Amino acid sequence: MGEAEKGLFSVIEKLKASTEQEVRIVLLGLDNAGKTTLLKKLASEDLSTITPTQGFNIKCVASNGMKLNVWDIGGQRQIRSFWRKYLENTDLLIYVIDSADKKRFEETGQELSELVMEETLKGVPILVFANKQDLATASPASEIAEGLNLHTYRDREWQIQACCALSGEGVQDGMTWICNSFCNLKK
Ligand SMILES: Nc1nc2c(ncn2[C@@H]2O[C@H](COP(=O)(O)OP(=O)(O)OP(=O)(O)O)[C@@H](O)[C@H]2O)c(=O)[nH]1
Ligand SMILES: [Mg+2]
Repeated sequence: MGEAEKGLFSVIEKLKASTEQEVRIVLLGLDNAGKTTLLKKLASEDLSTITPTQGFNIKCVASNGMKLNVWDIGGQRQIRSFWRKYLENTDLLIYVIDSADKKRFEETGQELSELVMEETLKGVPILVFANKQDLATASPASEIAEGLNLHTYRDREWQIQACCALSGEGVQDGMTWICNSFCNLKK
């Protein structure tokens, strides 16, 4: 590569870097909610080998011109105490709910309300994915939003999005909301 080409190349790289915003996202929710499935779907990876997450997975996903660094942390009860270690500098929280697991609605609601009170998550926008909408017993997103009292969150932007992580239905709508929400914050 000649000097002129090298110069042009570096200008293009710099331009790319300046237009691509990086967003740190933490993906939380009870075990079996579908967090890893959602993340793998976003990254167009194989969904057939997913096992319960014992620690965490990190993936960098490009979406709507942004670079999303997504931290997917295991939701089993004994791992939940480690969630707090990952909250520093979070730009957005994605909270995933198994919409068909009515027995654990109270438990998942309790975990979310504790997260919302965390100082490190003050004002951080929240996207709730009401996952597993393909199951006949799934509750609609509106009902879940009501149960979680999302309408009482006045200190931040929030959104609930019905989805099926397995098929990907609704996932892109959620990602678009995230990107819009983040752009608004940066304005
Ligand atoms: N029917 C249905 N099953 C789903 C969906 N999303 C995930 N699952 C299934 O739910 C189970 C748990 O999915 P995971 O992605 O491992 O859940 P997780 O939230 O990462 O769980 P932990 O890692 O233990 O916190 C798997 O058997 C998935 O195939 C969905 O949209 N519909
Ligand atoms: Mg997982």
